[in-house]
Amino acid sequence: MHGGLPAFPLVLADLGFPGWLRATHWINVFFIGYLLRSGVQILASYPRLYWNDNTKPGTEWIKFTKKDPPTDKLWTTLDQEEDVSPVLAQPGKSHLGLGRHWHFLAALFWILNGLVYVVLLFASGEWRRLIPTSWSIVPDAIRTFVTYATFHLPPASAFNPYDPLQQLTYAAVVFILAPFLIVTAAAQSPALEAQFPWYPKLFGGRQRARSLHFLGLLAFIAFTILHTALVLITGPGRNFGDIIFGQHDHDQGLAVALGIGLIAVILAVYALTSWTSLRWPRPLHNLLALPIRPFLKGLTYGSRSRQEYAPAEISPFFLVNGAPPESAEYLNLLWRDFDSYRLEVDGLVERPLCLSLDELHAMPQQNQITKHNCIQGWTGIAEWCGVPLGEIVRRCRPRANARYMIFWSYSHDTAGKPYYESIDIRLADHPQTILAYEMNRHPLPMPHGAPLRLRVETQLGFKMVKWIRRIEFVESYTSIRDGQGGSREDEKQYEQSAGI
Ligand SMILES: Nc1nc2c(c(=O)[nH]1)N[C@H]1C(S)=C(S)[C@@H](COP(=O)(O)O)O[C@H]1N2
Ligand SMILES: [Mo]
Repeated sequence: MHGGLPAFPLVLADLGFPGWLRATHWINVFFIGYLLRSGVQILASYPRLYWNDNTKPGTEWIKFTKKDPPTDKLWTTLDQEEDVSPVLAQPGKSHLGLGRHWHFLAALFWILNGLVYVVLLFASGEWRRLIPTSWSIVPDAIRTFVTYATFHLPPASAFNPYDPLQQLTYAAVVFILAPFLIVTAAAQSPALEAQFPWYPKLFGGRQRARSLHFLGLLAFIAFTILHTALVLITGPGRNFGDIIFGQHDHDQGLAVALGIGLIAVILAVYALTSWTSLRWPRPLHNLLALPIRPFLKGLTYGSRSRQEYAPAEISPFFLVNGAPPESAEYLNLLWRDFDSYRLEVDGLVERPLCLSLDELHAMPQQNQITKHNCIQGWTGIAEWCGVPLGEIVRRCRPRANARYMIFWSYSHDTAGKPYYESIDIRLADHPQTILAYEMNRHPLPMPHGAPLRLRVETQLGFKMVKWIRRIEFVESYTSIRDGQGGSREDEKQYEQSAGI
């Protein structure tokens, strides 16, 4: 027994904290920092939180923006995105695309690390320090709380090695808060929601899941602040000794120095990775995407949309993203009710098509009430009616080497070039993938893409090109424009397969 230290009934107390526990603790700190920082970045791209899925500005329960809808012009949701300082966000500015990549990458490693930790916790018997085995811990924890709340410290004998309040808090963070963040995160994926519409409903809808995920983030921040404060208040030498060397009678000064050094290194890595992301967004995107792309692709091609909302659930208000076309060519079409509009279908096809709206209307129809998920975070439910994309594919007969369909728009992206997006040809035969010409039983309104827009219900909104001019079948998108698979991929580092 170590002199003067509380006797601990288990042999564990003599063993101190094992190396794997100390390692997983610091790896956890490292990735949680990334999750918090990139979470702030994601939030900033649509800085309003809702309790319902009709994300009308003004009906949010909290907002982190001073911007309000202008009354004199169309307000696209990109106009709502906020710049954030790289001190707070990963990587900073308005890099939603990269922020998401950091978030997913960190989540992947954080979950892996968490699994290793939990497995070893049970394999080693260390779980006994965390999981209460008697209800008496509740009154004990309340007593400890009162002690702290009246600005006293519990006696050393209360720590074996954790005091009851600490033990309960740690157990709650590991076994309740962390899983809660994972399940509320999953409820925000459009591919998961499209395939299992009941799942986000468990949380009261997609926006509620987003709000709850945010509250989870606040809980994590509160825990981190309190935890760090108590580490410092209850004896930094002992505590750093535990978490660095696994023993608190080791060289305590060295332990504190190493602990602070470790935190400084972690902060420096955040700074360095933010800076490199802002400096070289494209290479960073491609690097970060390597481990997460297989998951995104799996979700994209492994899920089908089975959405069927009731007419009563249709959003009374549906946001607009993307500035409408301004070319004389398009305005001419619009003025003449799209009489002379022709959808061109070409590229790697046996039979190029040139279809008028009448011809499109004469084809089989698909009607669906679905939820739109913008990558920025807002949603809206609407009824869409149009031609199943599979119908077009059947008619134009793609060549064997055709793998992607490029949708070219009449409108321009923020770089001033025609908006385009690619989808894998396999998504075309999903029954709810359609070329929509009606929204909520009216001809597609101009701001929403008249005369024709894509709906791919397992994907994020940016894939659903509005004001479609032409569909081109290609083998690969790498030689188109910047080669990333679409306007938003080229300009904003969004991911080509967009199921999350
Ligand atoms: N041509 C074009 N299509 C586009 C966009 C755009 O900027 N240009 N924005 C996309 C994005 S990011 C979203 S969320 C949806 C929004 O559709 P809505 O304006 O009908 O709500 O359109 C997508 N289609
Ligand atoms: Mo979007």
